[in-house]
Amino acid sequence: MSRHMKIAAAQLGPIHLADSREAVVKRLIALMREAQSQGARFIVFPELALTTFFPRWWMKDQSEVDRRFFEASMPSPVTQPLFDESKRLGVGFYIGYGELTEEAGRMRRFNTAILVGPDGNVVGKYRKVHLPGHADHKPQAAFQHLEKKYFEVGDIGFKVWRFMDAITGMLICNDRRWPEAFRMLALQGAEIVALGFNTPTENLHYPEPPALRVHHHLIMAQSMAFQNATWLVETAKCGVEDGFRMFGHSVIVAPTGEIAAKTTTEDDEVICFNADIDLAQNLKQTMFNFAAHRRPEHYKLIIERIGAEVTPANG
Ligand code: CDT
Repeated sequence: MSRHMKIAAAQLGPIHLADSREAVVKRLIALMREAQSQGARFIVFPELALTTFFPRWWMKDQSEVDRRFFEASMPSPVTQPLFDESKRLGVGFYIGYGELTEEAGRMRRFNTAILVGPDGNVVGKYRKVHLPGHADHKPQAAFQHLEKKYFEVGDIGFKVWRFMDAITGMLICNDRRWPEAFRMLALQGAEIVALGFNTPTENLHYPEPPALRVHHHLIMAQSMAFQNATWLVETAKCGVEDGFRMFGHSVIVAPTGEIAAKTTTEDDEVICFNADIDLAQNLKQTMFNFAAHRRPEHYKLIIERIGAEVTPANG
């Protein structure tokens, strides 16, 4: 008997500035119930799933930013009902949030995701490594992408957990554009990768047709899942949020690189798929048998060099 687990992407439509945490938690619980009623045992919510995507604004008052957009504990009194519902329903979940923590007398802020077991307890934490955008104010731009201002680079690396009978890793949004992030998880045997995202429909940095943005999102998801022989759940927060549009297209991708399920709206929506976890194992033992085929002695530049430098072999 091969191992199966029904997994779900619980996509969120817009969360506006005016929406309270309490209202968002109610929506998350409704999505969790819907996914569980379809048989899902593991549910992936988006990145920064409790608030509007606040890095689109330049804000000077850090204490106000902390109060409105960051969580000093998880669960907190406001989010506890989500954890209680997970325990009541016996489902595990992934959720992203802004993490505020005091370490060695210093306030630190991360773009964080946690893995919560079907008993409602936190199993693992990941702090986003690849922070896109900029730290300076760009007053001429239609919107900001200030992740480099509001967050520190994650400091706990890429890990996997033995979770509900599948080896599971976490990534967040922009990480999905970097093959190294997936390979770090695959080298630890990841069979499921969970990832939440908020991706503006418009490219802040240069003009790009929105359809091409989605095309890149889908080809990355398919290739990362296949080349790392893993199930991949990528869940959006999307729609027109406080006047700024982000695309949906949440997906569940099989280790074969095939899209098993995809959302069709830019609103709250659940998709599920009964994932054959051993399909990942089969590929890991054949085409992507890393131990047999990888040649790390030829990959040294990957860890030694950050930016590309032109060094032609012929001078
Ligand atoms: N949230 C997030 O990481 N979004 C980025 C937008 C990049 S454009 C500055 C993404 O990769 O989808």
